Amino acid sequence: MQQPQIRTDWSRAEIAALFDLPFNDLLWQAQQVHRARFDANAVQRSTLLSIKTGGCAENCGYCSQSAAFETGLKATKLSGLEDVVEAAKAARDGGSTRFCMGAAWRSPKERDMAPLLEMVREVKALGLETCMTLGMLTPDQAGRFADAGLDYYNHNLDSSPEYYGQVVTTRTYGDRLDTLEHVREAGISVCCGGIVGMGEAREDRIGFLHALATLPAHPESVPINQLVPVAGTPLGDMLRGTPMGEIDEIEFVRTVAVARILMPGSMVRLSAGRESMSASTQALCFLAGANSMFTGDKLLTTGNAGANADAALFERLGLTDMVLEATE
Ligand code: SAM
Ligand code: DTB
Ligand code: SF4
Repeated sequence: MQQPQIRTDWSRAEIAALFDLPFNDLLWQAQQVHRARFDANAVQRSTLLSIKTGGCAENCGYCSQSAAFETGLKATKLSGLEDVVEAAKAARDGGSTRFCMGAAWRSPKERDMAPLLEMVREVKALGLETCMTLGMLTPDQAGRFADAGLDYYNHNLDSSPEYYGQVVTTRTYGDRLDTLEHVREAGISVCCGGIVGMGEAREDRIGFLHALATLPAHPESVPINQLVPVAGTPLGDMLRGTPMGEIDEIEFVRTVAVARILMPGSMVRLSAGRESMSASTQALCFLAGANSMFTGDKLLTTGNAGANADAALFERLGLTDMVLEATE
C-alpha cells in the first residue's frame, strides 16, 4: 500500500464513517495503514513511575490521585533522584525504551524545576527516552525541559470537548490545548491521548479522536487508556460493575483502529486497562495498529499486567521489541 497521507483536516463525519465500518473492514484498513509505516510485529515498551503521588488539586473524575476524593491513597513528596534513576535502570534492563515520570500536580512549582530537570538529564544519560507528565506547563517551563533534553511530554485531552466538562471541572479543554502548544513550540515531542470507558457515547470517542487528529501536528504518541475504575472516584464508583464501566471490547478495539487510521505516523499506545484485558483483546488491539504499551507491575498508582504476563503475550503473538532509531 502507498504510504497514507498525514492529514490534519479530518471531519467528524469521516471519523464516524470509520467507526461504522464492518469490524473486519475497519481492521483491514487499519492493518494496511499500520504496515505501510511500521513493522507490524514490533511493539515499543514504556515504563511509568509516579514521582509524586496523590494530593492533586485537580478533580479528574477517574483519578485515584485527586485530593478531592477519598481513595485511600497516601500522598507523597517528590521522589529523590537516586530512587528515580534506580527505577529507570530497572526499566531499561527489563526492555523498556522510554521512561515516563508522572506527578500528581496541576502544574509544577518553580521550586520543583531544578530536581525535575536533573531527573531528565540523569534518565536520558542511561540511554532511555525521557517522558514527563506533570500537568500544565508554561512556555518557559517547556523551554527549560527541552533544554534539559526531555524527549516527550504527556498531556491528555482525555475525551471530546463536549464530554470533558463531565470529567473534570478544575480546568478547561482550552487549558489542555495551551499546554500542548507550549510543549510543541519548545520542540518536545507530544504524547497525548485519552480514556475510553468513562460512560461517554461513541460521539464523544469520535470527538476525542477528531480533536487529536486535527491538532496542528499529530501527537507522536497516542495513549489509549481503558478506564481503570478506582473506588472512591466519581467515575469509578458510578461505573464499577455496571455494563457502562466495562466498555465493549470490540468498541475499544474500534477506537484503537480509528486512531491508527487517522494518525498513520503516530505510536498508538495500549495504555491503562491491560491488566483486566484478555490476551485476545490485546491481540486485536495490536492487529488494529497499536504498537506500544506500558510494561511493569504498576502504572502510576494502579496495577499493570507485569513482566511475566507481557513476556508470555509477546511469545504467544510472536511480537518483538521495536528497535528505536538512534537519536543524538
Ligand atoms: N497530573 C498529570 C495530568 O493529569 O496531566 C499527569 C498524570 S495523569 C494520571 C495522566 C493520565 O492518566 C490522565 O490524563 C488519564 O488519561 C490517565 N489516567 C489517570 N487515571 C486513570 C484511570 N483510572 N484509568 C485510566 N486512565 C487514567
Ligand atoms: C497515559 O495516558 N496513561 C498513563 C500515562 N499516560 C501517564 C497513566 C495511566 C494511569 C492509570 C491510573 C493509575 O495508575 O493511577
Ligand atoms: Fe491530578 Fe493528573 Fe489525576 Fe487529574 S489526572 S487528578 S491532574 S494527577
